[in-house]
Amino acid sequence: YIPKDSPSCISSIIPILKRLENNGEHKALVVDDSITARKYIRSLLERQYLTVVEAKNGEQALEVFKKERDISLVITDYSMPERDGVSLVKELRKSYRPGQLAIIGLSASDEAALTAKFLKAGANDFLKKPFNQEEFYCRLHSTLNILDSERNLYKLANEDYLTQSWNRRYFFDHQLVKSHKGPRCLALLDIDNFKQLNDTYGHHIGDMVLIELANTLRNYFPDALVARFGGEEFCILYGNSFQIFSQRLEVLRRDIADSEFTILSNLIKYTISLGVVNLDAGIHEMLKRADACLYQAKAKGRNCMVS
Ligand code: GH3
Ligand code: MG
Ligand code: MG
Ligand code: MG
Repeated sequence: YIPKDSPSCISSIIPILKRLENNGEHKALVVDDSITARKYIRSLLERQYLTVVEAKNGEQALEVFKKERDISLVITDYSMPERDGVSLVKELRKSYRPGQLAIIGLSASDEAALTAKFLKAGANDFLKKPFNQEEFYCRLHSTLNILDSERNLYKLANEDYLTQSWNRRYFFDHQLVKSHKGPRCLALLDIDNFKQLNDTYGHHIGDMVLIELANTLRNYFPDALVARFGGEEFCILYGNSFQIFSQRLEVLRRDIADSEFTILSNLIKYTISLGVVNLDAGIHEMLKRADACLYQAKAKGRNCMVS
């Protein structure tokens, strides 16, 4: 996180912070029962180009979280009616890892153990009111820098670099993969004769076909877990009826076979083969069966689905 418009007082002690690649805009939720305090903190944050929403106590803050999806920072007072700041932090940490949401506690209270209380509940930092503005900005920047780094790490660990699909690690970590509740079905999908496509048009065109296919899969299955398993093979995990899944996959297969893509002035056509199974056992067993189905689809002449 880099301050875009640092007040001069801060530039005196903070060297220019290195901007991270994926550093986006941050949305902050300011929680305080004092309207004066909220307005003041809002003005400090807005000076750093953060978007700000407000809540007047812990309960209201949780309500705001149900509506606003992309809050990345919470700055909360301690003493508030209905739900205090420490209780709010504990509640938020049940759903949000420190790598997803940064929290800074604030309080005018003289209670000696309050800093520890906030930190143990899961806050990233704490400031005593009234605070020095320069210190506020220092702590804000270091908290947001850590958040940006953690988000970056998460992306590096869980996303496929080329296609920006989820990778194998994310797939096997996913609750839908681990859980055995409810209907689940799974498809393994592989591009046909991809080696030949690479040989004919070049590896860079092959890469663009993979990116195009990943986008198509996300568009056709926004409600499923799509992961690149390796090479030109993707896995789709769907938490609903097998029949609907098969129908939708068949539409996908036909649409891809009927499409022509112009990539860097090359007219590209390709097909996919699919192995589909209903998940009634452990994930590894189902992957094995889906792989066997995919193998059969290839043996049958490709551009088809076997379940
Ligand atoms: P089949 O129809 O039996 O699946 O044949 P195929 O040629 O698609 O399968 P094969 O396993 O023989 O070849 C897969 C090719 O995918 C070989 C490899 O170079 C290519 N490949 C794997 N990863 C990438 C990648 O990230 N980019 C590109 N361009 N090619 C890749
Ligand atoms: Mg208060
Ligand atoms: Mg292939
Ligand atoms: Mg393959």
